[in-house]
Amino acid sequence: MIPVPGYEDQAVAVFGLGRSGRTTCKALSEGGARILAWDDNPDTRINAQSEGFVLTDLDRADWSAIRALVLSPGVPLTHPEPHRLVGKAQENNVPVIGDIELFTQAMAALPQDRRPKIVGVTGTNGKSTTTALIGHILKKAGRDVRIGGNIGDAILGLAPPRSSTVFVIELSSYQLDLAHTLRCDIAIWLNLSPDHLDRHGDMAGYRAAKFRIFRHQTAEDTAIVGVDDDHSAGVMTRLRAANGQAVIPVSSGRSLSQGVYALGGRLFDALEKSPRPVLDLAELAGLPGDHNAQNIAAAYAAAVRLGLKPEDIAAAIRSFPGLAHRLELVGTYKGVRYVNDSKATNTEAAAKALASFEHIYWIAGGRKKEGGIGALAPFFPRIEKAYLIGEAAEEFANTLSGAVPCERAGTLETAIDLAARDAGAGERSAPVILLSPACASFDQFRDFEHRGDMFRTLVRARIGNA
Ligand code: UMA
Repeated sequence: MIPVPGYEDQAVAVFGLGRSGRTTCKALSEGGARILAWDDNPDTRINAQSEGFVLTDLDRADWSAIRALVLSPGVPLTHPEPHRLVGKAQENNVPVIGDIELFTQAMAALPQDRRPKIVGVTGTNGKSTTTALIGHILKKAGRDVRIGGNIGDAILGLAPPRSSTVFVIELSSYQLDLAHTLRCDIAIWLNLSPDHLDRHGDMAGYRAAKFRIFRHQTAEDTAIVGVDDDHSAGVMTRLRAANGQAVIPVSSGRSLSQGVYALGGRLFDALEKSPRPVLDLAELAGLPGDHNAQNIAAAYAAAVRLGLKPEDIAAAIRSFPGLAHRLELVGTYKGVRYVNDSKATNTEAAAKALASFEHIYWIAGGRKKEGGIGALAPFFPRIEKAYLIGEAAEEFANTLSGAVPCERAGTLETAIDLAARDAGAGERSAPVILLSPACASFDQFRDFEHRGDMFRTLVRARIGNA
């Protein structure tokens, strides 16, 4: 827990009592603040009370006495319209902030020689993998590292830093909107494509929220920017004209005169001298697929800036086990690979998984999202057979009809049984049983993690820890 100083004996409103809100309450309390905690959801309030949180109805509170409103990232700040309590705070000139801002304030209160380094990671896709990969590389190098933010633990739940600590923080656009003074020693922007537009109004709003990651950087800091989409290439141009920080471009698929890039299955370091290959990407079991190349390039560049040697970074990347539920290799049995990609809750994510393998025995379905799986047609030739589960089974069967053989398996357990039978009997080399549902999980599971955990358990029961 990182206690937040600066609010001793003052009233701070904490709104939203999910993962981040509860941790925020504890961290502020430890720093000596008086907490006014509230949530719109009555069930959440009952749970919070049973865990000892004292609640205050913020609609009826005296806002003139409140120092700050700490908003959970999921609460609308500006779009589709500001939450009514955001309006209340603004009417009363109460600053609206998030837990990343409190973290920044807590770090700023430390003596200069005890301030940790901060690596921030944002982008539409690949944030979690890049964050975890940087954390892994630093741990392998013996560094004291803490990983959190939009991934895993809420930031204030992490252990307090020592002087040599590096925080690697995944930052969503929601969190960046509420982080006003954050300064990243290294800020990473991976890519940008339309997402969360309901919360940011349009693409310009979404891009502006993400761009805040660079806001307080100075000439001492580093920006690492993926340049493979037009929005991000524009960011590169804007940054070069701005704060004077070092700007390192990274790319997957194109060579750069300066920066780090992946091309032809190899990673090239062109940071100081002419490009030289530093890593063979084909050998990375924990980071399969072309889409991971950009994450690897960004993580490599960050590790170099943190003073690590290229050969140590390459060795650490090779040993990265991958993230749970994202193309996670659960095991290989009798030549068949079992891959858990339960995080693929939409078609775009499933496309990345299908592009990563051949001879796929595909487990898909669940609660369907808008648009269906028609966009996956270019990958149908890679699929040997599909095993359909959950509410989307009928619709998916119709889309696949005539192109991919499929079976309505109903449950995940049956789907694994059927896929194992077929993959084992098939003549194909290196078959893959891939859970990449292209659907939400809520019809049969608590969430995507529950679905992925179930897949892992069922597969391990079948194959052991092979
Ligand atoms: N709430 C209200 N009124 C509202 C909206 C929400 O009272 O109008 C309450 C809900 O009843 C609930 C709480 O706010 O009790 C939920 O807050 P939240 O949605 O911010 O969720 P947390 O549990 O605090 O989790 C947040 C992040 N969630 C979001 O940004 C939506 C988690 O990111 C993050 O891991 C966690 O803080 C710890 O830092 C998850 C996420 O889905 C992974 N992020 C989005 C994404 O990656 O696309 C941005």
